[in-house]
Order: sequence, then C-alpha cells, then structure tokens
Amino acid sequence: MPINVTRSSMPSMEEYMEEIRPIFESRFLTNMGPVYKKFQHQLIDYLGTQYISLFVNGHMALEMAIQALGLQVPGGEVITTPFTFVSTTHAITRNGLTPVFCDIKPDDYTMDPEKIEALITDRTVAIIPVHVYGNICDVEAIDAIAKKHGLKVIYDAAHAFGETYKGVGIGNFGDASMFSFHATKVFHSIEGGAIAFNDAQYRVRLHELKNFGIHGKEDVLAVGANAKLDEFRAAMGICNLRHIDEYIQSREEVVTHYRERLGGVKGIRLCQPQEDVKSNYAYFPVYFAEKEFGKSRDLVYEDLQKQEIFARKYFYPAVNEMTCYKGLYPQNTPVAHDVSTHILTLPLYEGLSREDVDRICDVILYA
Ligand code: T4K
Repeated sequence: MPINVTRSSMPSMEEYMEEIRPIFESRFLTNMGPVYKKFQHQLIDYLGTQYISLFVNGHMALEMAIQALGLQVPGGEVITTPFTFVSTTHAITRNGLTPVFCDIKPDDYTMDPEKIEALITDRTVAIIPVHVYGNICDVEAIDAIAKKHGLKVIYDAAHAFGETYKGVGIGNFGDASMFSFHATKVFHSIEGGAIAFNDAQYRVRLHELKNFGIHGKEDVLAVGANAKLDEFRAAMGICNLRHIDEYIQSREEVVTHYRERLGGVKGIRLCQPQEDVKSNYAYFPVYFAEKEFGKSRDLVYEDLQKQEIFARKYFYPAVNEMTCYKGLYPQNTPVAHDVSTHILTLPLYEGLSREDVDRICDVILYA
C-alpha cells in the first residue's frame, strides 16, 4: 500500500449521515444556516476565542481578514515569512499589498523576531507570521514589536488548530488568526477555514465580506465576494471536532515513534518540542544535513518514492524563489533558503501504524 504524506481523518459514515439528516429535511444548504451556527459555537468553545467567522477555505479567510482589518492601503507593505505554503503570500499580493520577506529561525522555522524591526518602513501596515508545521511563533516578541510600531498582526495558523501557548488558545494572539480546515489538516471540514479574533468590530465586516458585502435585507455596504462555508462541510467539521482529541493523540504516538527511530542520528535534525506549547502534531519535518548524514534530502525523497512512500518537500522552494515572485522581491532570506532545500515532511496521520513508521525509517536510514 502506498503511504502518502497525510490521510484525511474521517468520522464513520453513519455519524456523518446522522449529522446531515436535518440538512436534507430542511433543504437549507448554505448561507450561514443552523449547522454553520452550531459548528461556529462549538469552535468558539474549543479554540477559546471570543469570535469565529467561518469560510469556504483558509485562503479566502486570510484574504478577507486582511480586508476586514483595513490593511489595503495603497503602497502598503506586509512583513511575512517566505517559509510557508504559497497561500500566505498570495493573500497579501492579491490584496494589492507588497510582501516584505523576513527570514526565519533555524530551530523552529518560524519568523525571526530579531529581524523584523529592520524591515519596518513608513509603508508597513502589518505583520503576517506563520505557525509553520504547528510550531508556534514567538508570539510575545512579535506582538510587542507590532504594538510598539502600531502595526496589525494576523497569524497564519493554518497548521495550528487546537494548539495553546501557556494554556491560552493560539487564536488569541495578534489581531486575528486564520485556521485552515482543509482535508489534509489535523482538523478538517473537507474544505473550510476560520478567522478567530477577539475584537467585535471585525464581526460584521467579515460576515459582509464573505457574503457579497450584503448588509441587512436591502443594502450592500462593501465590495464583498462569496466565501461562505456550507452546511454539509460544517456537518463534517462537527463530526471531526467530536474526535479531535483522539486524532491528536494518535498523531502524538506516531511522532513519538519517529523520534525514537530518528532522534540522535548524525545529520538528521528534528524540531524540538516547544516550551509552554500544547502541540497538535500537525507535521513531522526532518532536516537532512547531507555531509553528516551521507545522503541529500532529494536522495532520501527519491528512495522513499521508490517504495511508494510519498513524503513531501513542504515548503520548497521558499516563496520568494517561486517563479511567480522571483525577481519581484529580494531573496535575502538565507535561513529560509537553506531550510527549504534540506527539509522533508514525513508521512503523519491519525492511524499511521508503528510498522509503517518503521518501514519509512528503515528506508531513510538504510536504503
Ligand atoms: N497557509 C498555510 C500555511 C497553508 O499550509 C495552507 C494550506 C493555507 C494557508 C491555505 O489553506 P486552505 O485554503 O487550503 O484551507 C495541501 C493543501 O491543499 C493545503 O490546504 C495545505 N496548506 C498544503 C500545505 O497542502 P497539496 O497540493 O500538497 O495537497 P495534495 O492534494 O497533494 O494532498 C497531499 C496528500 O494528502 C495526498 O498525497 C493525499 C492526502 N489527501 C489529500 C486530499 C486532497 C487526503 O488524504 N485526502 C484529500 O482529500 O496542498
């Protein structure tokens, strides 16, 4: 059996059928119906923020958070990381803003707060860091810099569902956080996403932006779009939320076994558990130092592929080296370049067996 980098967690078919039965009966399929609202309230409880606005996917949620926070200033710059899925940068540029790439830390691959202030200009409007792989950014340092300079912070928390820092839900940092509920995530609603925030002023604005700007029954206040989460996806979210703690526990067991097999191997670098962070075990990134390990990242990738094990080069190339952005913005982010050319994310999902982890590690270590 091929092993992919991930596999969607699923409730039983019966459980999902039970959840969608009322949708069939009411024929109320979308436009923020009762299942959407139930899901929204459950998420507020689980994530521990005051407000949650649900979207058709994480990307549209991020685009609209930028709009809701009023960041579309002509000539505006946003400090962000090049070590992420391309969606983060697209959300900035598709809003007419300029990404300014800040390098990352070599240990957890999140934005290096020590490099932020040198990038701030009178055009800077915001910072958009990413909790990449579920590794939590230095939220205290970043939020302090933003406060000092009067900047907004939107965290791309696509990978960080359910995580906490010092016991506080991760969606409580910055002005807003975006969670992705894509099928490949720890928690999913097939497609879906959310903005978590604590400031009531964004509530109506986000609601309008995802529903064509419609305000009340007879007026349109904003130039919105359509990015609503429908009832069937909300129902999948409700089912998965019921099992999220089991999913995360199973992933933790997989990660523990990977660590037993790969920890301490010369030339292999693993991310260390972060202090004060409750992890969701979203990804298992491994840095291969070719000289010490004896094999390059690309060679390991190919060896695995020959055995139908599909690890992924998340996130290669760094975003500022992708064809669509190359040449437009500086590429002076050496740590991001180095990490993106040496990293592989290994298969990790709920239910991945110990035997499969052993098989993967045997290929890495002995092929
Ligand atoms: N910001 C960050 C930091 C992100 O990582 C993402 C998304 C976003 C923003 C945007 O959020 P969304 O708009 O997507 O909600 C995947 C996902 O499509 C994407 O959601 C994710 N990040 C990115 C890191 O990975 P691909 O192109 O690598 O996925 P794909 O189709 O190759 O699938 C990977 C593996 O997952 C497959 O080999 C098998 C498994 N799989 C896939 C699908 C589609 C399943 O088990 N079930 C499925 O339904 O992008």
